[in-house]
Amino acid sequence: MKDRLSVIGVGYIGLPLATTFAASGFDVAGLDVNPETIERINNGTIDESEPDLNKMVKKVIKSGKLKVTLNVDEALKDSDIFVICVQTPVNNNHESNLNHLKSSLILISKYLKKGDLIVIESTIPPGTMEFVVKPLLEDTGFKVGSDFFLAYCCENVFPTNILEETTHNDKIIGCFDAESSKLAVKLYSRINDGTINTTNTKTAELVKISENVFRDVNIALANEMAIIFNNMGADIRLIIQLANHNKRVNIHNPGPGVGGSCLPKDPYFLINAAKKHGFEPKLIEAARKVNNSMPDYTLNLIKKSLANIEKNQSDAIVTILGVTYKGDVNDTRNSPAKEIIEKLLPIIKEVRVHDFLSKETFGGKSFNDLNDSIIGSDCVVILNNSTEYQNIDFRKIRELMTDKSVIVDTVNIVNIEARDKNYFSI
Ligand code: SAJ
Repeated sequence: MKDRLSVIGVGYIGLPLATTFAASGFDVAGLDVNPETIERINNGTIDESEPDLNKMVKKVIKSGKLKVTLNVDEALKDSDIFVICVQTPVNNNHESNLNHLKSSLILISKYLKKGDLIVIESTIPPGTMEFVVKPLLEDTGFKVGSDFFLAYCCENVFPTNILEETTHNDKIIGCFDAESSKLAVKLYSRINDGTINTTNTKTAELVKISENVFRDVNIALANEMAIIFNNMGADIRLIIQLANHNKRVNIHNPGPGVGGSCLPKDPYFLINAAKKHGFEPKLIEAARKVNNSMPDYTLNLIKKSLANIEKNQSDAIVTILGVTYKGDVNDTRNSPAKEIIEKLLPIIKEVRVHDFLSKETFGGKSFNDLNDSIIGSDCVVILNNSTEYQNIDFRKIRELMTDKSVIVDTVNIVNIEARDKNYFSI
């Protein structure tokens, strides 16, 4: 196996992977269609929420082991290994859009030569390897397993811990033939000390989707129980904490909704596939509905809390703490904050937005200073559990607020001492 490798798509997943390959000795060329992405990588201003990654990117760029570019020829011309890490979104009808994947494959086809290995890391609907990827590459006249080699090595790294998980997580690799399997295992063994499991492509595709469906359904269960227990006046967090003492129970955390680029999308890959095979899934679809309803539940909680202090909505100032889709990331894709802020804007006098890691406001008024965002606010809504928010003593925040103001805590981070009659939580 030669040591020249191309990564197509150097975003959230592709960049850490390209960096890890570069740090382990490969000459890596990263290709992206987004000039800003390339600029940020070359300037060393990458992702504050992954500090170790930042350091390592700077190192491999400086040493010349990683080069990132918008130029296809420069990125693909001398490589023997191609790793695709492009996004595979769904449209408004929840149907998958594989355009980025297909165009990456078409680009690779132009450079494909005998002996090359192509790896797909992007999450894909079941059957994509067999019915989309393989035929597109075989259009070159080359055959998988004899002329070139092909593997699906689904990514499973956890945002906030990506670099560590790229090198230590167990991997699942799906291939059509033994030689592809052998080459893919050899490739990942260079960077990963976890167990590398091999299987067929369909199984690997379904393993990846199952992981995120499992998490989505479990979060939905926690959210539904939170709503039921709230109505009963019971403390969901305490119940979860105590129930999880049973070693066979692992209830997840309720929250303002499920965001990010994976969980709001991947279950639809399975729902659509099930329908194609004549089965109407009930549980997985219901879980999606429960999770999608949480921003509205949060919105109603904000309205209820304002009513509780007899504050007219149209005169109210609401402060949102945390716009990213979860704590400690700077990623706002599919963040529940978007829906909540956009629905508050027309009914509330002022929506203030503060986040330690993101400048996004979704139309609200941006506040760099936390205290400034609190003073004069009628309702402080906490939407994510970033470490900086967790470290706050909310008694101090309470001192900045008037007696006739409320805190809505969707992620259970306000310290017990600051939970008074004007404290609301999910
Ligand atoms: N969330 C809850 N309650 C919880 C856990 C999460 O409401 O108990 C919310 C988060 O706040 C966030 C959303 O769910 O809005 C998703 O966050 P997450 O931490 O569950 O997952 P992601 O999207 O950051 O990463 C997931 C991971 N999948 C699993 O853990 C099964 C990651 O390992 C995958 O690599 C990633 O999806 C992906 O790319 O598929």
